[in-house]
Amino acid sequence: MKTIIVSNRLPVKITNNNGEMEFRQSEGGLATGLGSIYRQGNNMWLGWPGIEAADEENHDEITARLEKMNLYPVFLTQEEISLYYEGFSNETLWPIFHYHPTYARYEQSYWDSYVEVNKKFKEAIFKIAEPGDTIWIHDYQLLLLPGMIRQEQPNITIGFFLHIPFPSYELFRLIPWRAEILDNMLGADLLGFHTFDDVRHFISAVSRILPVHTSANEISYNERVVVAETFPMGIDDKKFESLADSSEVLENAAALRESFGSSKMILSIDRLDYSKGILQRLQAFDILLQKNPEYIEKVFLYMIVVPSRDTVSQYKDLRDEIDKLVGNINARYRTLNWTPVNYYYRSFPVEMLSALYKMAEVCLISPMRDGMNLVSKEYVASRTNNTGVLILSEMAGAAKELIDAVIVNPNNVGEVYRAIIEALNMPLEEQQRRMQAMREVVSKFNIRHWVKIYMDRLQEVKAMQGSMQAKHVEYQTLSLIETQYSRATRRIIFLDYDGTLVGFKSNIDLAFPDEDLYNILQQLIADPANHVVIVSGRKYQTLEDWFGKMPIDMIAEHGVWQKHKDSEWIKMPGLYNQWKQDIRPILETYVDRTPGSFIEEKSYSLVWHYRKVEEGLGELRANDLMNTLRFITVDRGLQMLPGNKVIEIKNVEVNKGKVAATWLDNMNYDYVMALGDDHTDEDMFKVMPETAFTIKIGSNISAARFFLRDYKEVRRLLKSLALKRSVNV
Ligand code: GDG
Repeated sequence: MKTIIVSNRLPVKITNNNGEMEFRQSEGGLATGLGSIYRQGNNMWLGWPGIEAADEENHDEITARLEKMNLYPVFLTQEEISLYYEGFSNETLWPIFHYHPTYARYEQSYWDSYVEVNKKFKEAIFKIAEPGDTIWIHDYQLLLLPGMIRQEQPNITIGFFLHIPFPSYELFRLIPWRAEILDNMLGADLLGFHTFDDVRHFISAVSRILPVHTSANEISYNERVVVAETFPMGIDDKKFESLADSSEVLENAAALRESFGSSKMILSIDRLDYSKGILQRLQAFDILLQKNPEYIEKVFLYMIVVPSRDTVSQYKDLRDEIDKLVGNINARYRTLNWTPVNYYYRSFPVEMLSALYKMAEVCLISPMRDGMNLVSKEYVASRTNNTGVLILSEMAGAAKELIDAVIVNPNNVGEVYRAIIEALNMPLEEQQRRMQAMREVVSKFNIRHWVKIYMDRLQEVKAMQGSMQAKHVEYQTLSLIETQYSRATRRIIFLDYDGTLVGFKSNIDLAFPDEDLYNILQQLIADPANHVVIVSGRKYQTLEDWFGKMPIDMIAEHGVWQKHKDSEWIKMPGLYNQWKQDIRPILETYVDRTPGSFIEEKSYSLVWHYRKVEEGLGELRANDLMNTLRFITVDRGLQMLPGNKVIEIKNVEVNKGKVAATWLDNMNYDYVMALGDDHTDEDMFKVMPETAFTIKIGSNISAARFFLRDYKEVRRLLKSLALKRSVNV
């Protein structure tokens, strides 16, 4: 059993040095963190090595050399790089996920290539993966991969981590291929995101776009439970701490200090990207010099922009704008000995970054959107003497953890400008208090911790899936259910009604029994060995209207009323319903505020239905209603039952399980079966003997042993059982 890490890009840089290929391991945080995994045993990291597939003659050599580093290449053609990577990944997903919908392009050719390249990755994985392996996929270039792998290896363990934000549903829904994307993401077992907001947005998008059931952060889809959770990524804090005090960095820092004298450095480091808020940052600095000329020659902005995607027109335009604005500021404020903005459009060795982190009095990070932002954490880890001020945009994932930074809204240029003044004048003690708190966070939640808690959780999720899951009734189970049925001489069959024997209708009065259902029930009760009991939450009058003429047992209103065949309805003793006058007015206020919702009154319960309410609003109001009623219900000995688009309030004593159990007393049945689709049916499953065939409808997360997908499958099963009897009699 091995672990395979998968990302678009391998953590390696291959350069051509006078005809000789040179392989350098990249030093990024992800590579360091995952080093503990992929370098072990026969584990691997699979991805694009960064060179085009055109160099065919080199492939074997590259593959062999990478193999020694536990890396496995997926070669991409120039066309794939431009359609899948620059196209769909960076011109469709990136702008949408970073809240820039106007920049997004929806090209069929981009999507087609994205699908093809994800398939190419899948095929490469299957060359090395075996059942039992764990696969951890990274980032937005490979959103389809979990589903593609799952289709061929249903039991393999798959983790997925998204490094960029997951946008609100309102943005995500714009993507023409949104359902395919989510469907495939849900092929993973554990989906990791940097922040809780990303998780929230993801769950909201899947609930609206796909037929899923969600409960907190668990999503049931295609008979599997998938977990979505927050794992804020950290950095290699120790590396930045020790770099900060290394001799090379100290030399660099001393050289910088000499050239900038005593003026204070405001540091800014980003990749060239419209999501990073570079122009707004320059504007804030411009205002500072304009409104507070006393800072002239006293502070300077050291701005590194790392080249990225500048073949794409929006990036080229952004670069031109930055050039213009920097030129403009420098032209207006420069003095003989001082340049306000020291701007570099290139990357630097990490020893230089570290020297800058060490030297900068202020680090100004103001992205419009950022999944996490590791530069902010690297600055904090490098401040070994606990001084310095971090100004951080509230739109960066890191702002959720680094709450002691000076947090700003990057769109509010005035606020950013005031934050710079605050930072430049912050008393030493306050700097230390804030920086120390942030260093503790960065040190505790470091990259190794991130890898460990993610991997532990992935194993837990896998174990949880196994223990919670009912088995689908297929060939083998079916034959067991049938054989035991044929052999049995005293059978009892408990049948829930709505969602089990008939489909779910938005108008409850339309869910009446049809001819087919009557026939099935007739056939079942015609067998003298069968005892059939309908166990429903419906009013007893309704059940009486529908089934009163049949020799069948019935439990209505979850147990308030019961009827043995050929006798009268009897009511559970000792119930009271005066409480309704207190609860009903509360429910009525929710009906007034929630179009589509209504109250159903039963003799000993009140039900608030929201199946016709706008998706999302119903759930919101239901939560709110439950919070409102929580204490009142406990006080009055009532129970609140959240069901399928309903909340039912009833006496605590009333419970399908308790009542069904009385049917089992002293009856010596040799075949017990119970079918139901709802929360309330779980009570029934729990009281059944261990050998009973308990079957949940519509979900595989249940106390029941088995599950069926819908009422049609239930009817098919009951029909086949009824036929068994005719064979035997
Ligand atoms: C994505 C998400 C999320 C930068 N300049 C140089 C250089 N760097 C290094 C930094 C840092 C890394 O690059 C940048 O990481 P960020 O997190 O800031 O940003 P993205 O590249 O956009 O990353 C982001 C991240 O994934 C992880 O999940 O945080 O939100 O967008 O480590 O130090 N390194 C060197 N020279 C440079 O000039 N050597």
